[in-house]
Amino acid sequence: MDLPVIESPSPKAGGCSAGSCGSTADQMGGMSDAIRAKVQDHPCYSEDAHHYFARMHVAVAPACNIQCHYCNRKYDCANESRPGVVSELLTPDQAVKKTLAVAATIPQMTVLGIAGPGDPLANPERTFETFRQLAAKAPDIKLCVSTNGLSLPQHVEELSKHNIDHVTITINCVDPDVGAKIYPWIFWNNKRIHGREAAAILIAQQQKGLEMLTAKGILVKVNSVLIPGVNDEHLKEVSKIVKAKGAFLHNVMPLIAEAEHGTFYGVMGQRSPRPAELKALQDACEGDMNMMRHCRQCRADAVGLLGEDRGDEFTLDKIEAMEIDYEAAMAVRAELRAKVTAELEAKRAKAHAPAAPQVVQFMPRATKALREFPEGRTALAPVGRRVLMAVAAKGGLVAVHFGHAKEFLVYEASAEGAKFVGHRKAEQYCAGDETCGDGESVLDKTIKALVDCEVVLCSKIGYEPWGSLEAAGIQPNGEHALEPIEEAVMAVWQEMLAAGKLDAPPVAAKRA
Ligand code: CLF
Ligand code: SF4
Repeated sequence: MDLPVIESPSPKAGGCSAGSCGSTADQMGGMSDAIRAKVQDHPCYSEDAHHYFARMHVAVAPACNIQCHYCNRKYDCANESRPGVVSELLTPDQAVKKTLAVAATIPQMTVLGIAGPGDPLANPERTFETFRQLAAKAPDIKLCVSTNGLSLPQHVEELSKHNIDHVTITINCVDPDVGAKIYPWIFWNNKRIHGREAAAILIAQQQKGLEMLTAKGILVKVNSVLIPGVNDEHLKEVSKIVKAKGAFLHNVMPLIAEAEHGTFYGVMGQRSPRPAELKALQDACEGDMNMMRHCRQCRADAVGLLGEDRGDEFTLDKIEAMEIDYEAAMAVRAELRAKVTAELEAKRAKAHAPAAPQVVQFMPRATKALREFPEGRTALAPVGRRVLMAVAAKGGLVAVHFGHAKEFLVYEASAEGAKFVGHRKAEQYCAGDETCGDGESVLDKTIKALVDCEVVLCSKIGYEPWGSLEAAGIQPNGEHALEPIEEAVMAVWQEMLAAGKLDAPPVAAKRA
């Protein structure tokens, strides 16, 4: 049967085309050149950039000056990394050597961050010595730091001297009564202070530090740990306040609380948020500021692209054996950066090109609505519902076999385009679909993690997982292998629209 054809504005190209997560193509268009230069190759500050550019952390900061209920000091600072992994502690000299070794080996590594294992600014000598040396020896690497904020105001001047353009402050609350449920104590003026009073001091220092940094033109990202029942509703207020004070980006991260980590919350059975709760809060906050949705809660010695870890290639003994010619490496790095930046610029320019009318096909029974076109014409356009799709991706393409995926990127497809909304961790199904101690198989767990998704796109998938996904109401799709993610997601959405599948509620919703 021939389908009726109408004209509709084309969905915007580019990642996060609805313009909400991190700094997307849309937001990059509205930025000053100075800010664009700061974020365009920073994998955390630009959602686009994280597919191409890598970061690394050096674990030089062992001590901390506060206690968070989601932290166990045996592990990394959970404000910027996931608990449960212990970093190899480095001296500043070792950290510098490791950074040069990584930068020479992985030319797309553009950012060096210090994020633990304790608080970098509770270890100012070690942190600033590392930054000092790197600013001199590797001026092509951006320097980045993440802090709980307690000692921030006294270090803002020093931070600005070392060409540090990016600072993350973890702000979980702006109300001391909420803070008292998150922080049992702080160490302040040589004394341990507890409860509400401690939280009030911490909050005041964080806010003051934020104001001082933005006054100096340093980009600030605010991390917040979403703790259900403790600060979930309150984080909307946090988002408004930090935006008003000039924060560039808000990264709401899910609490990780496992009893085996030995944290207070883990032992007390405080639950973590479900993916849908995290997304709902991020959606609620995004009216007020740019939300980061691609954070991988990486470890304090992470190396590589977000979502992959190449730390094992750069242990101290391996670095010792490396000969590094950093002058030569800088030339290679500059060439690669220019090439990738040009690609990203082209992608952004495409996203900002005037929308060419696009032919959209749809079934007569598909929902229709009157839509005003920019030039004042009115036409009938299809309005299909929003659909969540999980993608096994690499380098911005649908490029991973379902069984090899360690994570899935989740996109929300609608008439407005494909919008990145988060990621879901997975175990590799191909490593064996064994039943875990909790009675669930690897495949069961993946299906549970993707329960709100209607489609999973991957480069290939086996017969058995295909059947299980379909039975769970998640349609596997291997027809868009090696296509750019957003184009593949929108192609599938258009197919669903044309087939009338967007009239009815999703199978997953019915099941729930
Ligand atoms: Fe590291 Fe943090 Fe700098 Fe990035 S991480 S210090 S801003 S260079 Fe990035 Fe990792 Fe999320 Fe951090 S994905 S945990 S937000
Ligand atoms: Fe742990 Fe980081 Fe909190 Fe310190 S600031 S207690 S290291 S999570």
